[in-house]
Amino acid sequence: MNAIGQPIPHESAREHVRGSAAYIDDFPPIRDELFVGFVGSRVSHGRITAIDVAAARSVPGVAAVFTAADVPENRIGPVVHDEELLASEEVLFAGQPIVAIAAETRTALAAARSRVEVRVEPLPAVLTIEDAIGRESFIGPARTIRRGDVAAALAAAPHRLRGELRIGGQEHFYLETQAALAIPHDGGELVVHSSTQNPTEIQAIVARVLRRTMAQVTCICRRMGGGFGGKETQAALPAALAALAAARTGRPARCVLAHEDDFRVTGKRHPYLVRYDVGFRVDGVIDAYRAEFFSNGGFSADLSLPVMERTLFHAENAYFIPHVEFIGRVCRTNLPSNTAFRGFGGPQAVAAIESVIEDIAAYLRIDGAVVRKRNCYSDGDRAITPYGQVVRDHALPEILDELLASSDYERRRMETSAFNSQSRTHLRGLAVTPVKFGISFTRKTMNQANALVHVQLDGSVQVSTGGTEMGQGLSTKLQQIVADEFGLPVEAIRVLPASTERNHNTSPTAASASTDLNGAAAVEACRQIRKRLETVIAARGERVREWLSSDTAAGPRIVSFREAIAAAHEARVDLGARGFFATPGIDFDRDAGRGSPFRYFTTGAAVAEVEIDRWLGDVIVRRVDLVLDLGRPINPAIDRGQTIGGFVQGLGWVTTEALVVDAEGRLLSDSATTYKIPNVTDIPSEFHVRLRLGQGPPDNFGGNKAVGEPPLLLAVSIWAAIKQALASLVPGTPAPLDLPATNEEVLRRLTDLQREPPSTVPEANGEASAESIHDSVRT
Ligand code: MTE
Ligand code: LUZ
Ligand code: MOS
Repeated sequence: MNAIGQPIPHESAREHVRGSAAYIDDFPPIRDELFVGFVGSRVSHGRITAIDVAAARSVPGVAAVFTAADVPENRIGPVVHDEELLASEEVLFAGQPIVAIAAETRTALAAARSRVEVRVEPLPAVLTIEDAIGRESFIGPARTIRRGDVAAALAAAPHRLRGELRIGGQEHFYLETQAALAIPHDGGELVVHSSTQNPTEIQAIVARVLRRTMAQVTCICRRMGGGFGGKETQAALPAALAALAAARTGRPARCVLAHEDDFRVTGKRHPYLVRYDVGFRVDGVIDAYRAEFFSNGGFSADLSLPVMERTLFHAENAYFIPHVEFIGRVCRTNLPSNTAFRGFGGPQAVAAIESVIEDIAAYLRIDGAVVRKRNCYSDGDRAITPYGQVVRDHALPEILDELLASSDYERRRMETSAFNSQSRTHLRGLAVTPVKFGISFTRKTMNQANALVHVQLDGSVQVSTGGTEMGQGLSTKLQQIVADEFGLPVEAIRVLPASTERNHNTSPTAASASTDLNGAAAVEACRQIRKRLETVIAARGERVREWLSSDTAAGPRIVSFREAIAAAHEARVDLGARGFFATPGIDFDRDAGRGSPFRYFTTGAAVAEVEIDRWLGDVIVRRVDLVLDLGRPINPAIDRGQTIGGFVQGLGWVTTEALVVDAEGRLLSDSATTYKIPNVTDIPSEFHVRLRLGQGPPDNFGGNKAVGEPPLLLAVSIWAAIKQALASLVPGTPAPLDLPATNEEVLRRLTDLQREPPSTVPEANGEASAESIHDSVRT
């Protein structure tokens, strides 16, 4: 009865499909409940000169109106307290909440919102990365990871390319917006239901804002309608506002952001500007790579520094490069504070190096796959990252070879070239990109988890952890893990909603590691209970049926799990346990920039083929072949869903999802009609997804590898294929392309390519001989 490894459906699949899975806004109204909303700044930077809430207060049905002065502790922020819950004197981004309103109905709330008068004297705003660099407006210090002598190696390299790449942000577009329901109890206690990836942080922030103790606040999360990183820190706003209203009025209070408010006020994936300099040989082997990453952090720190840290850890992607220097700077701007988003800085790093590789391939007239294979991590000295971690069991060369063969890459490369030389209306491109994603929070402390396991007298089992369910399947995998420990069917296991009352001081459900962390803590708890049961049962000369492998014939009497439970209870043996887990073997010295921050790496690769309409700039993804090495998955069906979902989310990021901000810093693309996420017809019509079974870490449920974020980074293959198609227009010359490659961007580049040489001018230290180019083409 092995539950681990079974492709069972998601624990809530039925409820999801029927629409009966409850999210915060679906909870039935509680008696006397208030609805909470806010009024935000219209300008992106300014000094507040007057706030008049008298008219709003007099709207019938309005219970309370709050400004900064009403908040016991107004200074909040997840990592550093550099934000205000309600702006007091200065507004720092368009949409920033200034006034909060609690009303009996949503209608009364809407009426009151329109009656609030706020006067703001505008100040100059910093909106772009370039602006911020010019004014030296940064958050935190510059961070660096380096190895070797990059300046010398660049100077000595036979060929060199320098350039810039602009990478766009991404809206999380979770279907359930940020939401919370706060219920006051006596003794100053407060229960907050929150759509959060991070119940402990919501508990901490609510306690801080109300100047109560964490012991007085409980945060519960049954599930989220998607998080994608957007609820790692930013579930705080509605939770704090609802808690404030609940504490001030003594009534339950609910705050559910409208989609357009959520769009405007919450942070997104960080836009990046990357300046690079790469030195390489005629065969495409890279000697040196220097990249300076600037991210647009928005108005506050939030997670921008850890996001940038993960960028630096992924800047070389799947390649061994002897001499590197990666520098990261977070820009402070007058925009919402950008935050975690699936990949957490990794996708931008991978887009940058893959862009560089496409340019090298175009310049040398070598196929991109050849350049990638020649630089790929292998073993020995060539499996050491710039920060000194040895990459084990990555299987990257094999993955690339298998994928190139199974996708028929070579033949399709020739077909693509033939097509391009003959078609006057369309252009095709083909590219392969690998991924190597580090698993663990880069901050060591965060790699811990606890779990509570309760065996009930009827033999059913409850398990709870701090891990939250956002659709990714953690609850289902926990069910399988606990079922396996006790030898029970998964139906016997119930995963309880995450609650700070059961599991305290927990990390966010993030970094793709929540099954590894929470599952291991649950196993630890299960083993304690098992050991106790075994002692009781062995003392009676019996064995438990569920724990026997095959031979049940000889030996002592066999009892069922349920009988064993009854015996243990009778003997007054505890049937509950709390387990704890801390990831072993990880360490990183931030000052030295060296260490092994990751427990292991999830690796994979994808081949994408695109077709561009030369007159419209329209891009169609013709075919994708994708391989992800997941070791020994706990649930291959869920992991397949995660792989496809993550890839398609990445497809949106690299092609159509463009965030447009006007000159005043207001988001123009703030709805589904102006911000284009993929729909079913955008999924590649030919899409081959293979989960490769490999050598996972054996002490991780027999070799499980994290799946949540890595597939998103494989969508860079689509963008690389578009870039390859463009570059094929002027052989020997790289084609600059920003990300996302929207129709407009592609059309602009097509026009530029046909008019003048591209702005990324290759700077050859020496010329490649015609012969060596020929050799390369044939390899
Ligand atoms: N899948 C769904 N359906 N919804 C989500 O919000 N978030 C992703 C990923 N998959 C997400 C998802 C992100 S950003 C992360 S970090 C992981 O799930 C977190 O869960 P895990 O650690 O259990 O993989
Ligand atoms: N969150 C975080 C993350 O705080 N640290 C991380 O390293 C991380 N990685 C991926 C996603 N979220
Ligand atoms: Mo995911 S960005 O780690 O929530």
